[in-house]
Amino acid sequence: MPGIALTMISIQSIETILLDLPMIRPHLLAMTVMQKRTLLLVRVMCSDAIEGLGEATSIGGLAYGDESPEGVKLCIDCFITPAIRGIEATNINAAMELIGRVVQGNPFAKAAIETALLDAHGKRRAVSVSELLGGSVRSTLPVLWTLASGDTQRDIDEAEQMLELRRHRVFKLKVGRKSAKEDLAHVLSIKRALGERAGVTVDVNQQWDEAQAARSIATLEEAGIDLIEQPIAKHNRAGMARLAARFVVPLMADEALYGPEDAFDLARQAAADVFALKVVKSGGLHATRRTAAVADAAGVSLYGGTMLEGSIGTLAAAHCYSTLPHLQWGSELFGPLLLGDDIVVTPLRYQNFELHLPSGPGLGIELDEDKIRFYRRDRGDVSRSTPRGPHVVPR
Ligand code: MUC
Ligand code: MG
Repeated sequence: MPGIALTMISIQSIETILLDLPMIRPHLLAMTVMQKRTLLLVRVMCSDAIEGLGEATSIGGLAYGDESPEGVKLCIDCFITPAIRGIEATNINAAMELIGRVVQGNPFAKAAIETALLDAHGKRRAVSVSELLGGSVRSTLPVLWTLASGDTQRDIDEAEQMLELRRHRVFKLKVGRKSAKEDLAHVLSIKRALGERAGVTVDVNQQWDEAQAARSIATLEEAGIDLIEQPIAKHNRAGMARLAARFVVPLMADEALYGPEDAFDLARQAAADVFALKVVKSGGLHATRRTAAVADAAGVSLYGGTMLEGSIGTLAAAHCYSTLPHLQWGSELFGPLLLGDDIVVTPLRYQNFELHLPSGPGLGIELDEDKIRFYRRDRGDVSRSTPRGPHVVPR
């Protein structure tokens, strides 16, 4: 248009920072014991001086999936940043399409970048990330808690504490580290102790073979367990389909499901009743919505999963899940509560068994720069063993 100078807002720089944070207690999963959390913080600076934040993390380095925070840093620094530096910051679909051409796979890295671009654009437009995605249909999300201390009585005490605090009333139990006999005894003790006061789900993290799963699921179904997550190997979709057809208790796909293509194939094979979404598995918020759309079309229920992100990744997921028409199984967005400290000025609000979405622009979060300086791995100082944070339960 004559007389009007339209200046393109571009991506100027991308900083990736590894942060090592303490946890409130060790978290025991079948494949690893988490003693600390490594988060990769992504800071995208745009030419209008607006910064967007993103995050990628993993469970036990590479013990859970194909990407680690360190690997995501390398992917962004060496491949994504050179490709997108200087391009338009406000056309996020075009940026993601370009990244898709230069980087195969690596959905965690893609999700962290897309989160940062959405955060920046939301701040620029003074709207939340969920508004950028078309608007939220819920302002709060039910959040369960995973009991994974490794000790049955301690898990029961922890659940009682959470019920008392009105923070969680559904509990996910991690099994697969011990024999099926010991695991089932553990689950049944907790279910018996909590009775009808709480929901109980079980995550096997792929540890059973099909025959073991059939025997164990029969016991869990009889005991009133609400949902069984990834009982067998992620590649055994035919086995999942046979189990799903055999039992009434719903089976959920987690490790088996990454993006929309997995969703389509799992639905086609009737291999799960429920899908566990994770923004990093799908490769971003838009892709997560596409995965969810496949589930909706196929009549598969949805669950808002987590890679146990800190506040930034958790809020990215919360904004995304808040826009989904159906989220029948609530969420497990409790990652920040497992940390002994936080890196944001105002911690996320968990109240009355739900996570409350902030209303501010972008993700609605502000970094605590002192905490970033304190927890960054490249600080070159190992004398930082004292967690200083707000999350003091459980011990
Ligand atoms: C998983 O497999 O679901 C999510 C919650 C939790 O405790 O572990 C993760 C991973
Ligand atoms: Mg799982």
